[in-house]
Amino acid sequence: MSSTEQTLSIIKPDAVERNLDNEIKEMFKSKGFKIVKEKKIQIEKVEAETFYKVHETKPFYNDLCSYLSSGPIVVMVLEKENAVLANRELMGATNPKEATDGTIRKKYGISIDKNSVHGSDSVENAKIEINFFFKD
Ligand code: IDP
Ligand code: MG
Repeated sequence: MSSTEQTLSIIKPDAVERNLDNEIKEMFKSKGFKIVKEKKIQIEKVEAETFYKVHETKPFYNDLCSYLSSGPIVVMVLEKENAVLANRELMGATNPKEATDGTIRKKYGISIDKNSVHGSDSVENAKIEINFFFKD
């Protein structure tokens, strides 16, 4: 079963800082994703804490939230058939060292924390995350 879905993608500070946002957007487009909403913003640490609430018990939570709020990010709503899974596949493994060829994290990721992109991990979380950044 396939159906058109939306997912939330974030180009993280390490990638925006290296001016990789256009190259990464081209990777999404070349895989058939439509970028239906997009904005470049910088968030406050408290907003990152809310966004990453699911990780609040993890040892890396504080660093993760500091990092996501440390510089500009590009937040996008991507649309495609089975977009959530397709985006996870295109992103690659959380740790760029484990990511396979052709994935964004393999190509651009620096380390497990500076791994260049975020992507929703389920249709349900995609809705929550899209609403978090694009309330209208
Ligand atoms: P994901 O981004 O592939 O969905 P999650 O497990 O949801 O990975 O973790 C969220 C983010 O937290 C990761 O993208 C990464 O930046 C960071 N992270 C995950 N695991 C670690 C870790 O073991 N050390 C440091 N940072 C981590
Ligand atoms: Mg995740």
